[in-house]
Amino acid sequence: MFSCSNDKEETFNKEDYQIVKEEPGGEEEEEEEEEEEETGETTKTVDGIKYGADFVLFEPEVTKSDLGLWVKRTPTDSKYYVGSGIEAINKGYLEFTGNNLNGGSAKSPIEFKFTCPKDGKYRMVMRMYQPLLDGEAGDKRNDVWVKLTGDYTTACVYPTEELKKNHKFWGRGVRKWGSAHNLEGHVDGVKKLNKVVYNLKKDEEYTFTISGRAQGCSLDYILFYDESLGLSVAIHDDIAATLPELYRPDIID
Ligand SMILES: [Ca+2]
Repeated sequence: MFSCSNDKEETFNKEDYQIVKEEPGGEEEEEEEEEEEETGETTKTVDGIKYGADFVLFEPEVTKSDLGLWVKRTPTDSKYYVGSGIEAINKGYLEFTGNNLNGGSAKSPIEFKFTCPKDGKYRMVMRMYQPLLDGEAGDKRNDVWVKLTGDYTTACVYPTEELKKNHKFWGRGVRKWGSAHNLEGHVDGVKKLNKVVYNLKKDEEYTFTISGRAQGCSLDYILFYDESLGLSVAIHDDIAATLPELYRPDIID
């Protein structure tokens, strides 16, 4: 719905512009402005990675790594979660099937390579679901291991070198799609549960690795967004519902 109305607006703008521009002198200037405006909204998807001016996102299935203990759930699978809100984007997600409901060592790493669209401080969040059985507590099946390698510095409480090693990344999607939103790590020996933000550089390539931790933890997509966008993600938030549609994966026909 979002993109439909945007297309219409763009068409109308172009027509307006054609009627208004008469003087050849002003033509170039106006064109440049229009291009700048379009850059702000244009996205491209390369190898399953969606790039915007201020964000990068992807579905876990686009990994080129072996899935190992990750299982792709689709509607033909009896364990596929349909839910009552926004369904898994592209009707698919990855569920980790190793370890146990509390966690375990990092297993079945899946890698993602992306190139940063512009300098910025990027927060990383995921759309996450906990397939809890009856009686299981809301803090089970809710975490993975993550690390990011490449040329960057930290933009959060955790030291840069710590962000390059595996740490638990967790959140809440209690019997519904929610989000993984915080890291668990130590700063000067003190345990901290905080957001993770990376100071990334334009045109640099980064490798993001997710490994399985708690059994059942299910991921629909992963989003890196520039904090200057002013978006917020709180515990339990379903990011597909709380953030604008632009920050969701494109629907593949
Ligand atoms: Ca998905």
